[in-house]
Amino acid sequence: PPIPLSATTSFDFEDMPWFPKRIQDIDLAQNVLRYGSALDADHPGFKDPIYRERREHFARIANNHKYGKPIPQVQYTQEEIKTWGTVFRELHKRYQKHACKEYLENWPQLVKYCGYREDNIPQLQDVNIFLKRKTGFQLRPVAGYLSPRDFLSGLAFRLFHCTQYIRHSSDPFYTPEPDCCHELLGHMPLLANPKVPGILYKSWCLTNNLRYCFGQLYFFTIEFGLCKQNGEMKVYGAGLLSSVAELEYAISHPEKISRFDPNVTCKQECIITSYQLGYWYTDSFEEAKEKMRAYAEGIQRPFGIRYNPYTQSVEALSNE
Ligand code: TIH
Ligand code: FE2
Repeated sequence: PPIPLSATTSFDFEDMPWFPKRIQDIDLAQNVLRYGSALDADHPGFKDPIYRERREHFARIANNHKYGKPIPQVQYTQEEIKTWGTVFRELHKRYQKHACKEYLENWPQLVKYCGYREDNIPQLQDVNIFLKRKTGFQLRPVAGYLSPRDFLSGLAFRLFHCTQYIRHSSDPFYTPEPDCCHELLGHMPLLANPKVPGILYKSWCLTNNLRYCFGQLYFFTIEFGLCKQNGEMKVYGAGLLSSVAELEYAISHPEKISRFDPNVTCKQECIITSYQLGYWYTDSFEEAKEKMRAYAEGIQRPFGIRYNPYTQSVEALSNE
């Protein structure tokens, strides 16, 4: 149950519900809302036995993964590469006009070092090595939609969970789950940009209530956010940058785009398997970072906490 904030004084580290304290603990925080359970009903691949079998293969890779091991290379099928090609081509046409500049900056390097091409699905391990060098982020394969709690825990250690399978070929322009098109085309260009990751926060040890708010803000910024640049509305949200259909929808409905305000935005409902009811923008990319930072600083934690980058672990600070 949520822990009331007023309990702060009598509360200590050992009383918290379990959460990962060392980077390798992330291997134990892998609750996936997977295909076959939560996402059944309207998933386009649900009735396709070949697709389901393929998903099992990717689930095995993710479930066998241990922190520190390289991410296995995948041999994608002709059909998978064709789906990727369609998504890549159609999105690429739209990025010059609609993507924010921080997103566009990394394209040449992703092409050069990670094999970003219409006829090639980049390998997560190549991107992993590239990111580590650029911003210190690392990737971990995951079998499907991760619980927000486990996803945010990973971010606290600069570990980004990435799906490795691809969407079903019947609908390349929108899929209800994250897939490799979403991770590679939506997230990686921004995760590789040193000006960006400050917005992704450390969310350790939040009460369940606060974790909910962080999940909401993550969703409406990193996944679906927009910002103004040179007087024009640009997109930085990965969920829009990976879906031709929702990208078109969002930019052609300016009346659905409101000014980002953490205290208001955190109350909006997240829609998981369909388009959002509304989107949020800031006057600049920096403004989104600043508003998030201010919001995070206003949060009271039940105890002080410090991340030790040498050991990649979390330590409690005593109040004395
Ligand atoms: N709907 C996105 C796409 O089609 O690329 C994928 C997702 C983003 C966020 C949640 S699922
Ligand atoms: Fe995402």
